[in-house]
Amino acid sequence: MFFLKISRLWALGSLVLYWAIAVQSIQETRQSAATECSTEYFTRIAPSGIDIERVQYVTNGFFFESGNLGYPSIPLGLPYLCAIIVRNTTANYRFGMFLPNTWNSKLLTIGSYAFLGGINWLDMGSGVKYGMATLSTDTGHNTGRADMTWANTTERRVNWAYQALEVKQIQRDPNIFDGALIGAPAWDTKHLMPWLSNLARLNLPEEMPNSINNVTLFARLQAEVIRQCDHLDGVTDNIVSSTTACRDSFDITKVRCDTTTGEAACWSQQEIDTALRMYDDYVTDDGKLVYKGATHSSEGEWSTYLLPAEPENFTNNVRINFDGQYERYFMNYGPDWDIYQYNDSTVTDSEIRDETSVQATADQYDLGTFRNTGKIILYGGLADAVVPVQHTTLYYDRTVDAMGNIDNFFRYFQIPGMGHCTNTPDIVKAPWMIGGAGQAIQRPPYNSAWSVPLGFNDTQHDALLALMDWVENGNPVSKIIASEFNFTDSTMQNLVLYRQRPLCMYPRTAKWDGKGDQNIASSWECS
Ligand SMILES: *[C@@H]1O[C@H](CO)[C@@H](O)[C@H](O)[C@H]1NC(C)=O
Ligand SMILES: *[C@@H]1O[C@H](CO)[C@@H](O)[C@H](O)[C@H]1NC(C)=O
Ligand SMILES: *[C@@H]1O[C@H](CO)[C@@H](O)[C@H](O)[C@H]1NC(C)=O
Ligand SMILES: *[C@@H]1O[C@H](CO)[C@@H](O)[C@H](O)[C@H]1NC(C)=O
Ligand SMILES: *[C@@H]1O[C@H](CO)[C@@H](O)[C@H](O)[C@H]1NC(C)=O
Ligand SMILES: *[C@@H]1O[C@H](CO)[C@@H](O)[C@H](O)[C@H]1NC(C)=O
Ligand SMILES: *[C@@H]1O[C@H](CO)[C@@H](O)[C@H](O)[C@H]1NC(C)=O
Ligand SMILES: [Ca+2]
Repeated sequence: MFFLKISRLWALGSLVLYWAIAVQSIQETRQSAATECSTEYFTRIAPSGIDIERVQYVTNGFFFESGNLGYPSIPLGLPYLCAIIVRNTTANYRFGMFLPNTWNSKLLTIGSYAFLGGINWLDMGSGVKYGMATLSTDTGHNTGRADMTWANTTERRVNWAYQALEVKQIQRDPNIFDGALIGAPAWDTKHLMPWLSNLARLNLPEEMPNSINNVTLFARLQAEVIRQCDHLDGVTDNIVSSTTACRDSFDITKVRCDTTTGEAACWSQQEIDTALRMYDDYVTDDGKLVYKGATHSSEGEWSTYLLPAEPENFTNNVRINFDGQYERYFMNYGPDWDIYQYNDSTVTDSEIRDETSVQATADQYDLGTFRNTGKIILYGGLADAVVPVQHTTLYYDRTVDAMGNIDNFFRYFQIPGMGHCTNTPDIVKAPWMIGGAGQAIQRPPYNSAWSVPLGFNDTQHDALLALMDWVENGNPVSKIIASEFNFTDSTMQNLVLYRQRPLCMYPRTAKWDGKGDQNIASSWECS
């Protein structure tokens, strides 16, 4: 997983309503679905400015778009559906839709991941199994990860930022969606990217003593965090559920080479200084908060930003490649700019270059009339260092400051022990699966998976179903039961349930009742 920016949005509305009508007509003439699912049909109903690139009636369970660099994975186990690829010729972006034969009249719009370009077929494949039509745009370019060289034109930047999603943003058009399930949002890009450039710079040059060059150091630090902080939340279960208590008391010198004996991967004082920068909020010399620091327990993900790779792994490496690309391409500094030129003035410049003509941006912290018409579930892994979760919390807190009590439409859930969007370290095994974006495909049957495995596809365990229940039936979501599974075989094809626990509406947390089985959700209360 790598730097995912995800919003799974769910709604029916204007631009997409047009296409939803197309779905409806297929639904009504199901017996002729194969005929209706044709380039001729969609060309006939398409407005001007739209090219129908491809239409395929899928009856063999999979769909493959060759040359898709951002999302090359093939969704499997698909129901009978009509797959279409459409190009908006005036704005130069494409979108794909899965229109299932058996349709429940809902549309799920799938968000995109970080700077990737391409139609997100895999998450569309999970979504269509709920019975919804699904849609994803390519955000206007076709690239793999750790690549921002495409961002050198205004059109592409604007497509990525909002235009390719057109009206599909709550803030720009509150009427378009009924609900939004949002995980690990990279909402403050203009500050997130300088934050990671700053980290990269502090960790360079590679031969200096402060530079962290060995991946085993992160696992060592994470193990020490668990050793010192697991119990601070009241339950010794390998999960650091109170990262703030850990921040207040953690003694990092316990991993320092002069205090550890016989243990692998000790830290030098200079390397510790770099680690402390990672935990600290990034505040400029003149006192301005740029970005919140990483939580204690997120160390396993630090390799994303702090570890150099061998030259052959160049494109997967943030420190060598990703850092500086934002400045070079998004900020127009040009391909020759290098990370050593970074200083706090880059932050100010990033703010200035942020498109001010856009009236509604996330840092307005006012969701306007969406409060009256829609519902939001926001979630973040408490061990997420890729989009540091404290910045997600900051967004929620500032929205409360701006709007007052927002419980009637916007609720936030932290997931202790979960990293960026998905997964948990083996030494933690925290419950994390809630049917969030990108989650189902982490567990068998992988590319054909959807929702939560072993039959937990219900409103108690699946956040998307819970959101729909809130929107459609007015049942507010106060907790979501997260699940963690064990593999029963070495080839990782089979699962048994390991443990479940409620995630609580922030700022509440899950409290053990002191007597029941800690691995069973009913032994926990939100308070
Ligand atoms: C943008 O980058 C592409 C390569 O990704 C290059 O072909 C093109 O000339 C660049 N455009 C500008 C305006 O620099
Ligand atoms: C193409 O995209 C532009 C920019 O988002 C939008 O204004 C226009 O309506 C789109 N065209 C169609 C036919 O949807
Ligand atoms: C990383 O640290 C471990 C533990 O100290 C050590 O065994 C290993 O050789 C180191 N790897 C490199 C590439 O230095
Ligand atoms: C580079 O990538 C190869 C292939 O994925 C992998 O085997 C190797 O361990 C990687 N090296 C480093 C230093 O990450
Ligand atoms: C910071 O960077 C800017 C742009 O590269 C440069 O003009 C400025 O002199 C730098 N400031 C310091 C204190 O190095
Ligand atoms: C859960 O999955 C089962 C089996 O696929 C299906 O029959 C049922 O309708 C699903 N429930 C929901 C709420 O989607
Ligand atoms: C699941 O794995 C955990 C940790 O390895 C182990 O303690 C537990 O007994 C396993 N549970 C089941 C049901 O296999
Ligand atoms: Ca604990």
